[in-house]
Order: sequence, then structure tokens, then C-alpha cells
Amino acid sequence: MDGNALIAKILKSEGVEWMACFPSNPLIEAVAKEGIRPIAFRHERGAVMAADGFSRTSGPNRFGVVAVQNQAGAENALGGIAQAAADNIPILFLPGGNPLHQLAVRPNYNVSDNYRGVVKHVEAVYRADMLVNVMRRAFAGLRNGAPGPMVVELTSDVVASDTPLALEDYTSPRAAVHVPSNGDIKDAAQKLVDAKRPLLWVGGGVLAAAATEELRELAELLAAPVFTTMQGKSAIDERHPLALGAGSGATTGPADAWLDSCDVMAALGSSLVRTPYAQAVRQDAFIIHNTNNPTEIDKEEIAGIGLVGDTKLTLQLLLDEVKALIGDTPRNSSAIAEEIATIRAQWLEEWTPLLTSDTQPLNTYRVIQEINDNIDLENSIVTHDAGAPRDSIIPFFNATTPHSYVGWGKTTHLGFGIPLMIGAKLANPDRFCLNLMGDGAFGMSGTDIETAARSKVAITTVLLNNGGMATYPGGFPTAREQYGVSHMIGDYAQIAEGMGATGITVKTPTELADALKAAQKHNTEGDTVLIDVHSDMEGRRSRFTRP
Ligand SMILES: Cc1ncc(C[n+]2csc(CCOP(=O)(O)OP(=O)(O)O)c2C)c(N)n1
Ligand SMILES: [Mg+2]
Repeated sequence: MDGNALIAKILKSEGVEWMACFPSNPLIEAVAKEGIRPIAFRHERGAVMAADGFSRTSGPNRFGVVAVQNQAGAENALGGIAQAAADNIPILFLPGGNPLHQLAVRPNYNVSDNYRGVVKHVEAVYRADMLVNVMRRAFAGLRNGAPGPMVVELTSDVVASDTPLALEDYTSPRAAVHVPSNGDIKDAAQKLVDAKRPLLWVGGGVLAAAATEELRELAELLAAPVFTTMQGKSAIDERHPLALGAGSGATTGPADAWLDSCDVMAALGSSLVRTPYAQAVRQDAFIIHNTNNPTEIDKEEIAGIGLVGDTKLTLQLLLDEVKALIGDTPRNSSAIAEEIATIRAQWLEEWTPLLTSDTQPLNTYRVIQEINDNIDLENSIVTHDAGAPRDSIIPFFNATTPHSYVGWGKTTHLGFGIPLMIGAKLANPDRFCLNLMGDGAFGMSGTDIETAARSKVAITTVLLNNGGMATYPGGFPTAREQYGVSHMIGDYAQIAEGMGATGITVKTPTELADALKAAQKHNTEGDTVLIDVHSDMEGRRSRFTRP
């Protein structure tokens, strides 16, 4: 048996069901022989992003795997890998490598050298008799500690050669979880119980750890409002009376009110990153910071108490300790809930004219409202793309069940939406998967509509066709007026049709509801859909300034 065959058997034994790829790597043939489905994307970055989307929308311990070829393939994949790293997403990346004797020879692209700064761990296979250890380390890295991309460079002649090893030599690594100390848990519980205006700040780690039930219980026990970051969106049902909504750079009125006034803030499963794509943390608040990555503690925000550990187990310990202090009965939350509802109503009053706008071309917010009103929110997965779609949708889309929304993007790669939803659909075949993207974003990954259509991984893309980049209003006027920079044209419904999908053009607001319903029907039948919405250059965002 050669090395590729052994790797394929190990992947199979680890429960891998499919592998994203493009297009030449001996592993593709080897996994196919094991009954693992290879899905070929139209470019490497798309393949990586689909693997990322699969990991994001799966429960713990289900990972996206991707294989590409050496040189150009490895180079082209880097954007997707960098984004998975920035968002702390565990994926297994298996690029082809050069032969051993050329690994260090210019201009051969050496993955081990070049990827080091953007992955959790990277190593090359130097000998066929080290494969079980390499793969064990890779899976251990996926399961343990701070999540991120694990990379194994498949040195071509080594993995093609016979290995003395068999699957029986491989030991699947068991996850080793850790929790904060009793003392820190006690202190954190006391702080939360004594707080006058507590806030639970929820990151993507709550979703990744499948800790959404524990989160809801803690919020109800303390009568503490819940704010979610972009990646945390959908960790709490946004119809819950204590839910404040989510925030990228834009957020909701209630979220702004609590971010501006909380005295104790428990950040749960969050890396507390300062970025244009996150809300600012109140500097006067006492911060309790839970993350499974110790290097995130005291990075930018000062943690009064650091709770380093698995978010689900940490929440369970916190629940026990809070109950020991105040008993099992949740505090009365009616006054807080009423305050949230009042602020929400005031905030929505300002935005309702846009959410219900009848203008033609369509207003972006009307498109978002139609999505809210015409899909089965509990059984869908929705995501944004970089640019105006992100900051427009984050405050207004109604996330309900865990993963019904995928918030992403600390380095925010344009075009992620399509491959992300392909990965999400593979992880959740019974859910309706929709991405809202701009015409600029389509240029980055639009051809993967063909991947979805061909592979019968049916997704729906709602494309805001505004002929430009609403995200840069007023930017580069000379370049725009004299040279047409940032103007774009496209009949995207027709392009989708040309790639085997169903294209629907929407020019008036009233057509969109029917288009969304048709899309859901088409998706159920295995057909991918693109809805090309003629939309405006809406530049308003629900942003707030806080001191
Ligand atoms: C790979 C990459 N390059 C550049 C950017 C910066 N960027 C963010 S939004 C955007 C334009 C988005 O235009 P479009 O998709 O049409 O959305 P709109 O803002 O018009 O709704 C760009 C270039 C990015 N996010 N990713
Ligand atoms: Mg645009």
C-alpha cells in the first residue's frame, strides 16, 4: 500500500465523508476508492472555503478536508486558509508537495515554510513510515485546544512510495478537554451575581462547543442580556426576550445600549478581537473572559478573570456555581426584557421605512426583510458576503436555531458566501442554504455556482446587483468618474443558467417573495438557484458611536 492509500484509509476511519479538491492530487483517487466523495471546485480558494463552511456548521468533531495540487494549487489556496485561521476554524488541508529532493529548491513552493504564519500547525511528510504519526498529530490538532487549520504537505515521491504501515498502526486521538480552576469559576459567578447590569458577550466558540443551551440557561438564571458577535450570531434565538442581537461594525439599538452601559461583561467563546468587524468593548466594564486559547487572554482587553477552557464545560461549571449562590430559580427578567423591547421598537422605527421600502431598484434592507419573511428561519442557514451585505444584514436578519446564521470574516474574504454555503449544505442537507452577496463578490467565487449545480449540492444565492461597490461610497471619485473603476456589469441570472443553475431576475420588490419561494422548491429538488436582484447603492448602516 502506498502512502496516499493509507492516508485515505485513515480519513475514512476518522469518519470523513467528502473532500473538497481541485483537481490533481493522487489523494483524490485514493479517497474515492475508500468511498469518500471528492467534490471538485473551480478554484482552490473555493475548495478551502467549502471545507471551512462544513466545519463551521457541523457539530464538534466533524471537520472539512481539502486537497489541492502542489505549487500553484498550494499558492492559490492561501486566502481561504488565512481566513479559516483568522476565524479559528479547524480544517485539514492536504496540499500536494514537491518531491523530497526539490523541497528546498527555488522557485518550488514550499508549503511548510510559507504557510507557517497562517496555520495552527504545518508539517511535511518526509518518510512513508511516519504517516500514522503525522495524521494523528493532524487530528489531535483539529480536536484539541485553539482551533485552526492543520496542514500536511504531501511530499509527492514519499506519499507515492510503499509504506510499511497499515491502518491498524493508526491511533485516533481522543480530545483532551480542559476547564478553568474552581477558584476562578467561583469568582466569576460571584461577579456576575453581584453585577448591576451584566452582559453576556457571545462569540463563535459557544456555537463551536455546542453550548447554546447552557448559554440560554445562564442568561435566564441571571436575567442577563445576550449580545452575539458576528461569529456568535445564532447562538441564542434572537426572538428570546433577553437577546440583544448581533454586531459586526453595525449592530442593533438594544445591543448598543448594553454595550454602552454594562458593568460586568462575560465574554464566552470569544477571542475579543478589536477589528472594524466587531463592536468595541466597554472599557469601564469588568471583563470575565472565557476562551479555549490562553493566548487570547489579556491580548487587547484587560481580563479581570480569565476562564481558559472548553466553553460548554465552563458554562456548566458557571451554572452550578451561580445556582449555589442564588438557587435554581431564574431571576425575574421582566423589567430587563421590557427595556430591551422598548429600545428595539425605537430602533426599528427608524429602520422600518427602509425594511419595507418600495423603491426600484430594490433597497438592500427590503431584500433582507423579504428573506426574513419568506424562508423557514428554523430550518435554514443564511450568510452574508463581505461588503455592504454584511453590515446591512447582521443587525436585521432574525437568527433562530444554532447555525441558522453563519457570521464570519475577521480578514473578510470577498466571495466566501458561495463555497461557504456549499460546505454548510453538505453538513446540513435538510436545511435551506442561502447566501446574500454583492456583484463584486460574485467575481471572486461565482463560478462555484457551477460546482453546486454539478454536484447537486443545492444552494441559493441572492445577489445584490448594484453595478458597483456600495461598501465604498464616495471612495476614489476621480478613478471612478474618469476611468470607471468599481463599475461592474453582469446579467448574473443568465450566467447562472449557463452554469447549470436556475437564474431568476428580480426587478421589483413584490417579485422577491415568489423568487425566494421558488428557490426553496428548486433547492429541494436538487437545483441550485441564483436570484439576481437589481438593487440600489444603499449606504446607511445601523452604526453607533460610543465613547
Ligand atoms: C479578497 C478580497 N479583496 C478585497 C476585499 C475588500 N472588499 C470588501 S467589500 C468589497 C466590494 C464589495 O462589492 P460588492 O460585492 O458589489 O458589494 P456591495 O458593497 O456593492 O453591496 C471589497 C473589494 C475583500 N473583502 N476581499
Ligand atoms: Mg455591488
